[in-house]
Amino acid sequence: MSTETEASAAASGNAATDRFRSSGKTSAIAADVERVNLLASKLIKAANDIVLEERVSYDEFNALKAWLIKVGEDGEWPLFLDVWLEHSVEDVATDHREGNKGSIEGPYYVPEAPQQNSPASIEMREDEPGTPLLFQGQVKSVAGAPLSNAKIELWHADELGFYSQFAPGIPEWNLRGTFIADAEGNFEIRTMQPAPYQIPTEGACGQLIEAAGWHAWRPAHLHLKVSAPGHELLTAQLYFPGDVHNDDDIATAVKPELMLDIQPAGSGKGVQATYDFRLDPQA
Ligand code: MBD
Ligand code: FE
Repeated sequence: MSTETEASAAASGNAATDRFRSSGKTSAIAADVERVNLLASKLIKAANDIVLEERVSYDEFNALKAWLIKVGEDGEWPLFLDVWLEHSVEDVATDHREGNKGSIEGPYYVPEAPQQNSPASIEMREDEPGTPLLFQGQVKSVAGAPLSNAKIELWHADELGFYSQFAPGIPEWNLRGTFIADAEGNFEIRTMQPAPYQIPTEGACGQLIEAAGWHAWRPAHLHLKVSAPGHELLTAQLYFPGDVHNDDDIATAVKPELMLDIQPAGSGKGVQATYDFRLDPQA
């Protein structure tokens, strides 16, 4: 493994941890004793049941202890939880929706990316590698009404699978942007098609993946947050048909409704995809 890859993974773990700490996400947690008692007791019982059923040895117990310590040292708690647990939390949070249910946020969202009115090009380097992608569509209500003042936040990896602000040497807002749709909710965003993404392999999560004989891949994906006044915020990912990892995403975050329909671009350069979002009314 190259030093460059190692440096980028360590940087991404620490950046994701710092980003979570400053996200304000923990301020809403109420210390409800009964709820903590219920959830913590169930988690501890589940772990004890595994020990008893599988007759876990002291060597295995100590390996677990060492590994959990390393997850923290590597800054990989956000990565671990987002890859192996967030998809279930997302299912629970959105199962009431009639419109798009969405997909996990993952560890690499940064709020307040530079804003532009659609049609627009996302920020990228002059020599940004990859296939140009024209991403367009409309934001609607579940009843099919166009939603004016809709906002689309888009962030994704570059063609090498790296995210700006989580890998070194990439401009701050590269392939990150906030886009305001037109009065009918229509948007048109020019970007570069992202590559399939391998989660960092040299930290604790990678150690687990290797020890368990798994792989570290997520299919190529676009991350989005779509919102409009009076409607529920949609956090979603969109995927590319034919990606070999659509069926075995390490983060279990692919859903059939999230598949893009990729066509050759009308301009003759690159590809284009149209995707319409349907937002539920705010409860
Ligand atoms: C990602 O890019 C991602 O989307 C998830 C869920 C986990 C790790 C990296
Ligand atoms: Fe991602």
